Amino acid sequence: MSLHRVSASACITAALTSFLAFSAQTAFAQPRHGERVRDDLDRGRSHRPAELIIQFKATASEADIRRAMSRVQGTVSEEVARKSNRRDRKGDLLSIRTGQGRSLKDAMTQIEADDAVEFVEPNWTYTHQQVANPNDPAMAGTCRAPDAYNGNVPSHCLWGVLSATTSPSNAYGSGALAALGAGAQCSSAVHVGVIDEGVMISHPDLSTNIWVNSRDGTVDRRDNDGNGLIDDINGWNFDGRNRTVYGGSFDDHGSHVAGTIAARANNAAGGFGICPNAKIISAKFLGLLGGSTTNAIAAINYITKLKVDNPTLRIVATNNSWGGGGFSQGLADAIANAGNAGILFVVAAGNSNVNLDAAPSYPASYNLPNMITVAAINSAGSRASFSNYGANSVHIAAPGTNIYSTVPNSRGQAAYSYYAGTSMATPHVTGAVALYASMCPNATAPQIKNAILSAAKVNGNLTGLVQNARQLDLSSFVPGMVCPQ
Ligand SMILES: [Ca+2]
Ligand SMILES: [Ca+2]
Ligand SMILES: [Ca+2]
Repeated sequence: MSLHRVSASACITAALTSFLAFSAQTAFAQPRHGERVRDDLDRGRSHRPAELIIQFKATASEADIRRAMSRVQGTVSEEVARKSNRRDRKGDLLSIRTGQGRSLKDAMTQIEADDAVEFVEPNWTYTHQQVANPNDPAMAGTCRAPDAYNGNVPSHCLWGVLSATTSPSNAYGSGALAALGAGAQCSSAVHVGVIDEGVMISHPDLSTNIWVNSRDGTVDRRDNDGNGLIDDINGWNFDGRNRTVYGGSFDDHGSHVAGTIAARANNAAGGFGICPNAKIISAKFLGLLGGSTTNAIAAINYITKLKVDNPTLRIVATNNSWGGGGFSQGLADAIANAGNAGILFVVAAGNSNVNLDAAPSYPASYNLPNMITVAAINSAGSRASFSNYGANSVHIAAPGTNIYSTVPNSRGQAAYSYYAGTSMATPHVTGAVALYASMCPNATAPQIKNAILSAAKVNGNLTGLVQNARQLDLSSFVPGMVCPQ
């Protein structure tokens, strides 16, 4: 119990620090909000047609809200976050459908002019950050039982867990095999949110590592834990608005990501994740048409609330292998609130082969203290040809081509496949966060982020592309390592 108390007070201190840092940033950024979102509209960032997200001031009354919406004949499409449920003292965040016959920019201008409104923005849409896997003959074939830490990991499988000292070796892998082989223990008490498509919770390499929400009891059509969602036993589907986190073969991307974080080890099946006992909480918001900002905010807020309502639930990070949106203050606020609850937001840099320092893309480009933005490298240690980069805005690179992990196949059966993308690099880092949190259970979110970045090694190929030319290296996460006090 005392461990929990120490950890909770440390979290509060860290939360205050990051909250203050974030407040300073918003105070600086706020006046440019309207300009930023208009620029992103001009750049053609995709968004839901005739929909706007409005952040009302905390002082706005119901009458004020109705008046502001009437300026554009707007109707509420979703209550994204109600003032009464918010801990950040902000007002209602609503999405609305605007009346016909006016441009989105014109509607924004009309609403911005209302005294009750803090900001208004489009409902941007996002896609997962997977690309077609480059055809690499060296990676052909099936991995046969590569999931024990005995050095028998075939080099064509799971190169992302290797390092210079493993056999076989790959100096550009994450070092996970070296750490796990040396006795690093991933704790089943550590939880991560997978904000993505759904996750194949029945996959034999994942099923034991799927979170079960005991506080919502059984599927009894009751919201036993009072979080507003009925029977969110393994997570929630914000795209379909139901409790089904796995729908079928189209939930392959989320399943692949989950396996890189936490597929089982030593079960003589498939590969293994970076933290092979961590628990996965599925917050599905990507559907067949991608995902919206409103659903992304709802998914993030769900994970945050789970932890805030139950501080002994050790949620250390969310994995966010999606992007491509315009600037949203509403989404940035949700990420910052997760940070205030001690949750890191690990996010894909994106696959457009652009410099994010010059051409920001969201959520990768929010400059928030609880974010780790991840580029992809290939097995030869070069930036993957598709990966976004940025010496200022990308924190770290990780393996992102020919990544072998858990999927449903086209018939919906449990299988494995090689995928590529910054989508695949990101869960290597999320898994590293979970493993470090396992080894150092009292580490705060800022301490975990600092540890991941400090332990990274320099890869000269990444000079000018990634902060400090960093490449993920968790080979030093071994028993006896020094944890922050
Ligand atoms: Ca519930
Ligand atoms: Ca229930
Ligand atoms: Ca396995």
